[in-house]
Amino acid sequence: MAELEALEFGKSDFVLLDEVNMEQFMENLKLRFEMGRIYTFIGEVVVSVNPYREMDIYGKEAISAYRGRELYENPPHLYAVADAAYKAMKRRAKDTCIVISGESGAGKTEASKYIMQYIAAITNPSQREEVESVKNVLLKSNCVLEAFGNAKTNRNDNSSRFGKYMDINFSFSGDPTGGHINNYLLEKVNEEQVGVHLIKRCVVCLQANSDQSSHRAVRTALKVIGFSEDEIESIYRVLATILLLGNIQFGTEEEIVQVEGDGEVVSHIAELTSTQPQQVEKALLFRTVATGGGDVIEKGHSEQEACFGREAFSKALYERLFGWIVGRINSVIEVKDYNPMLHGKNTVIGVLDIYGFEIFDNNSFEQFCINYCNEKLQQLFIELILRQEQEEYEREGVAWQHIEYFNNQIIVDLVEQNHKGILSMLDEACLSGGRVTDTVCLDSMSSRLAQHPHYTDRKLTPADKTMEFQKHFRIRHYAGDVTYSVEGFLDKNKDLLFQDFKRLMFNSTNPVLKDMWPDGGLSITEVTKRPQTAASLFKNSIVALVDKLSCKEPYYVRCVKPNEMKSPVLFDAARCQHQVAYLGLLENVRVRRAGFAYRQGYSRFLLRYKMTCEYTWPNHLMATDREAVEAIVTQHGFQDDVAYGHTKLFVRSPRSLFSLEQERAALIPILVLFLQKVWRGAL
Ligand code: AD9
Ligand code: MG
Repeated sequence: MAELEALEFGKSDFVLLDEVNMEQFMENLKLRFEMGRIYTFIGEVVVSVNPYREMDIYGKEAISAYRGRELYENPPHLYAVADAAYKAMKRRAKDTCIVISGESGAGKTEASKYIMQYIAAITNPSQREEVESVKNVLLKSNCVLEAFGNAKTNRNDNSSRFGKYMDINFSFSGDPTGGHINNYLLEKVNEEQVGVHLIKRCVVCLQANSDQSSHRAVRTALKVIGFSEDEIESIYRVLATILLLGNIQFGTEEEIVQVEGDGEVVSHIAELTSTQPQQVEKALLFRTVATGGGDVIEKGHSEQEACFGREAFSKALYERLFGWIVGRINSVIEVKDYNPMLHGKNTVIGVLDIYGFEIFDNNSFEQFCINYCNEKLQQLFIELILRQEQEEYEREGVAWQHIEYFNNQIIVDLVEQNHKGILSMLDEACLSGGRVTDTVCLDSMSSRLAQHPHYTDRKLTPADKTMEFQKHFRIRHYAGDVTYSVEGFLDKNKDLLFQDFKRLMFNSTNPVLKDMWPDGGLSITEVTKRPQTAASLFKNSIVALVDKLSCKEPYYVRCVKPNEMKSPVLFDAARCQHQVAYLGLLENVRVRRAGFAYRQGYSRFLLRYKMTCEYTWPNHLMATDREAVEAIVTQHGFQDDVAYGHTKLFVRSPRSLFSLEQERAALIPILVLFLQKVWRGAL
């Protein structure tokens, strides 16, 4: 099967290329895409090219073809990776994770859904009701999160504007028992004008009322998960409020800032949020501040401040709503009453669907955070795949050619190092009060980072004609150069929301809305403590994510977007090559090829395969297990395909092992028969 694949549709594993270079890699990727083979292995990593058309490869037959099989027995597929992660988790009681990366529109979210569907399909064969209901909630949560967290962008009609990491918990018997979702940096606005985008999304959500089928799907999903009618209604109330806030205009009369119009919009907002119209109006026009003498006064906004406040309030309403929905789903799916003594070890498969590297025409704070996140994930990839491989060969004394790869730690440090990194500098600027503007902050950053090989700006390299703007800095990321505009960086980092809005919502008589704003109950003196900045919150969440991933056995899906036109037939070689380069796929192949697909300790290897060799069955008489393993390998004729380490056998190609496995499988029934006869005394 695999050989046939290789002949007709290019190489099903990049490891099998005649030579590892970009040209051959791209040729193979293109050929396979054109032949409708969208998946290709690099060892255990699956490279996926978005087909932009429906493929008939995810049905029941496909699921049963991959179920319980070894990775190399079938053509490359997401199901192969999902099954490998599941098997490792079940057989070896290991926590595993599947990291799906790639740029916007490359197919990450679709891949994560197929993986979850596969896991749902292969578990709970006895259809136990409580497991089915857990599975149902896990699957339905996707629909809800997409409805509220995705948006149409110019890159993807259904773009996730948040990163998602989902842990699925499994019982000892391998059935899902629950899960947990973490979301990362929900993008409240994107390249489009501030606010417009958000409102558009709300319109889409509300229009869902007329678009019966998708609206019903979201409603059903919410109900299946366990949202009450009150909760569902409250969700729609928040969306309507955000929409109405867009209609609020301010005007100044005799130096007094006012809400324009006859107060109808304000009353409507009050009704939707179960608050008082006067309170809504007050929150829009005034802020409460504590004076140095300990008094509390109300200070009127300027028109500009009022507009800023309104925008911040809309964004916060949306962010809190989304956070609350995720929290609510988590409360339903979290594993309850788990008793390890009773239920055995609880293991986990994590699925990460997170925004890939972003290089836009105009890159702002959001892109900076997203690209920092990708640097961290690349670091983890290097850590886990490249370095661990190399170190193990060195430890085992196996001859090994050192692979040169770019270690991006230097860029990670540039961004996150305490006191010296860009994030610290941003926070410093935010803490030093209103005087520091974006440009002042940029100047300070540039003078401190002037010597850094991965940082530059217009002043530092005036000869660079591609950097014409003064308010920009550039980072040389592992994936390429990105120029960021500092405009708005400080405001976005402060993510300031006047406490008056929080108090307004906390005082809502709708308990669901009140629940979204627990910090609205703080007194004014408690509030003066500085809240954490957006960047440090994000950094902490990404550091926690990397910690979570690094203690799991990782599996990778690397998604490539074939073209910008969403075309099923166009393979834009230059665009693809760029992605292959920054995903580090070529290095991945080199390490894999220089390396060995399979490794096993001598005694465990022996235990499994000793029956396939006359010198080792039932027991060997050699001095060491290693010699016995050598006997097995030689008898099966793949001595040129292995290396002997101090404690382990390393096998280069999975096929050598495949034949050994087949022989073992054929021998087992014969041995069982033999042993039965021995027991019965027939022999
Ligand atoms: V973003 O970073 O969230 O903007 P993703 O998640 O990488 O992005 P997504 O999975 O949403 O991309 O895929 C984009 C579109 O490509 C989908 O809406 C589908 O129309 C299309 N797609 C992706 N993968 C497949 C597939 N395996 N089969 C068919 C696909 N179509
Ligand atoms: Mg997505």
